[in-house]
Amino acid sequence: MSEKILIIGSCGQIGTELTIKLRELYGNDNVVAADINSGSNELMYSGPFEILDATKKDDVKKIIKKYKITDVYLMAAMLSAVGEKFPEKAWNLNMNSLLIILDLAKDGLIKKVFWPSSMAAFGPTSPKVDTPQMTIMEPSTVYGISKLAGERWCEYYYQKFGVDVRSIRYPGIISWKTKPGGGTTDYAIDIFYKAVSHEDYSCFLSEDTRLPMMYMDDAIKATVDIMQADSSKIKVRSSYNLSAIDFTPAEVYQEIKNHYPDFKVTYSPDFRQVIADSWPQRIDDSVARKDWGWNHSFDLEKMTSDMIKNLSN
Ligand code: AKB
Repeated sequence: MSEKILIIGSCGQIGTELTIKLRELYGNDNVVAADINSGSNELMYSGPFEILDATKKDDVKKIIKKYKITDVYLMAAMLSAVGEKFPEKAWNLNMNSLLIILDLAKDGLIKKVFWPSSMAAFGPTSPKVDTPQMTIMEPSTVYGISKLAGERWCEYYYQKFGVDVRSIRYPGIISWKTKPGGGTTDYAIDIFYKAVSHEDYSCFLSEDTRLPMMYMDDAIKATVDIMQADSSKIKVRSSYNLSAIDFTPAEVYQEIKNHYPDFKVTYSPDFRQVIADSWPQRIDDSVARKDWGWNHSFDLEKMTSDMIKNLSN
């Protein structure tokens, strides 16, 4: 195997688990983890680790050269809710980091790039149910605007310079290893933490807010699958719709109550409600399923049991 992988943003919610999976698949020494902050011991000491600011091109280049990197997974980003508080910072991080990597790939320093987009690239005028791969996209958050712009840059670098960049539009990702920071779908993780520690939960979205979601195991599988797929199968070079399950806060609450009958949830929507209301409720990902064989395995019931089992441990 000749892959030498760099994961930028390796200490975040997805980055942590992606790094561990890629080290399992490609060997610890072939997967370099990098982040602006330090992470868990497991992540920092199971293979090479570098402190790296994704917006500093020279530093990124230095690490790519030092380890003779072939594939970059750019997971550093500022998410939807916190992005509304720091719009300039969000734009700067989300856009500049991507352009740096695309440019280095164009210059032949990297062979393959993974960059995550999000369902946040859709907006209030997109169809809410079975949102198609190609449709109206008018995002209303800074994060969503940066994701849509990023998708256009990915397609541009592929068409103009042949950069092998691959991307998926993640829904809300549910996981127990590393908490997310500053997303609108974070309630669906917080609720589990509270249930397991026998505390009540006050949800910042209304009980009937339906959003597309996915368990981390499925998200990691999708990321590995799209990167391992033969290049000829990747027909969409902006970003693929990806979906697994969708639920409302009331539905996940009911499911958790099967394990914790006394668990109590109240609802007090805040500014994140407007963000959630601008996003799809269910996404049509048939193009990803057809092109590179994407398939999910966790439904709400299976995910809930697994979350509770792991958090209780
Ligand atoms: C967020 O809530 O901002 C993210 C996302 C949907 O991309 N989880």
